Amino acid sequence: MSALNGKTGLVFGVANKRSIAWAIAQAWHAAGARLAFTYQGDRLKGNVEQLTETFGEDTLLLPCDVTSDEEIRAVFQSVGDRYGKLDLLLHSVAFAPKAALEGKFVDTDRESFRVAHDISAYSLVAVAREAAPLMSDGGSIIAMSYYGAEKVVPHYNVMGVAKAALEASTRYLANDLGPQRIRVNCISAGPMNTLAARGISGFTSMLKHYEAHAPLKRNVDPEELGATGVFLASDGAAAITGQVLYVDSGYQIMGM
Ligand code: NAD
Ligand code: 0WE
Repeated sequence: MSALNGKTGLVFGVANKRSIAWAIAQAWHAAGARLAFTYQGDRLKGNVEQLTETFGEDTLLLPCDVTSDEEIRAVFQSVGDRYGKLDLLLHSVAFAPKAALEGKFVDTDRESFRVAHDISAYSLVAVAREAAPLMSDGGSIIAMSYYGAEKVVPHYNVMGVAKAALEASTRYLANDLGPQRIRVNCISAGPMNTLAARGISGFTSMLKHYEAHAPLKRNVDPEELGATGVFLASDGAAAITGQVLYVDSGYQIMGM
């Protein structure tokens, strides 16, 4: 018996084959879950269609810009209509205006701060609220975070503050939804070579830094995020909620 047989999952944040959301979705699928996907806009629809081609007719693909309450509501309406219930939800969405990730944090303007928090943190609260009524047999909600939530990573800036809000939201959601047996956790991943990381100046040297300084002396493979995603979604993690799990080759424990 596979770990997620009979489970239904909803995945936010696939942009292309490198997306962390895609790595976790593939692992959920291989573990027996039936999946639905949202994509940010028409630009990404074709990518998600192509990637999920082999997943079968039961695979729902739905547009969702997480800044829109209406689009979020429509997603859960469709998921409810098609499947009648939900067990798993992956939130793998983040955005801050590029300029906010280049200069100094102290120069963050009000609008960049608002956008980063709306897309990268509030959206978890919004989707968790809509998901909860469908998670009638309990559930597992997972969000993606990064070390910049707790320590200063140069240029991560307002995204670090938004990830701190995401991690704190995870704890408050875990408390609210725990009585319904809905668990809410974060995976804090080491740096991954995705669309969201490309064009970040110095990203390659960050990968090298992890190789040199993380206890395991290497970077993280996407499959390893998939495996952690399956664990957190499975009954093996039935008593784990409100946590941040580091999948970072051990980097987070180091003081120097
Ligand atoms: P990615 O670019 O593949 O995924 C980011 C996703 O966010 C995209 O699918 C994009 O469409 C979506 N998105 C952005 N704005 C949106 C909006 N308004 N509405 C709906 N969707 C929107 O990059 P990724 O690295 O896979 O990022 C996924 C998650 O992992 C993010 O939360 C990111 O912060 C986190 N993370 C990434 C790394 C890394 O080094 N790449 C490390 C730790 C955590
Ligand atoms: O969460 C992230 C990146 C999220 C992200 C990426 C972009 C690039 C394009 C959010 N918004 C945007 N906006 C854009 O216009 N990571 C964990 C990857 C990342 O980003 C960094 C990092 C790391 C690691 C930025 C600066 C320093 C380190």
